[in-house]
Amino acid sequence: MNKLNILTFPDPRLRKKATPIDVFDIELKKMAEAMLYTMYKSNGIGLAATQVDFHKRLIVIDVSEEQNEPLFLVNPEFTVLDETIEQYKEGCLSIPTFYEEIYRPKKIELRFQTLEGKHESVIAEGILSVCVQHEIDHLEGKLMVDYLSPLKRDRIKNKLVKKKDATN
Ligand code: GNR
Ligand code: NI
Repeated sequence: MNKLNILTFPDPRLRKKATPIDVFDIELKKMAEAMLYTMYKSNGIGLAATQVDFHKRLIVIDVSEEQNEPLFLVNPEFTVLDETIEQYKEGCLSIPTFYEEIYRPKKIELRFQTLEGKHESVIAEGILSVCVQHEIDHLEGKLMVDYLSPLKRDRIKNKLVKKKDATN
């Protein structure tokens, strides 16, 4: 299988809003499998389609130790069940080498469709809740650095741009 290219901040394509999926065909399954492969190869716990320049509402997540409990989320949405704010040191495959404390509501109800189009819902807390919120942000064109101060965000941007220039 081919590893898909992951876009890096500040690539403007990370700012596109993903559109809903209404066709549940073999092509969707292939894309989901390619994303899962890419995520595992990159040692990530989640990946949104936006990050691989596919602007549809598709997310893959696996927060298990063994990397053997993949979740495929189509058209995911959440509502907050516990507004208590929790802090978590987040990373992002589109913002490599930077880890920042991000604050998000603790407990959510996640609703989504399966790759077959079936509607399901789960309650999420802890790392799963954090990851789901992080990935749904990607589908909206939002990045974890948007929660930081403009100064901090610009510093990260400049460092990543310099690093990119050095490899070009
Ligand atoms: O691999 C990832 N780890 C992670 C750690 C804490 C909070 C969120 C994440 S998601 C990230 C992969 C990624 O960039 N998904 O969009
Ligand atoms: Ni991310």
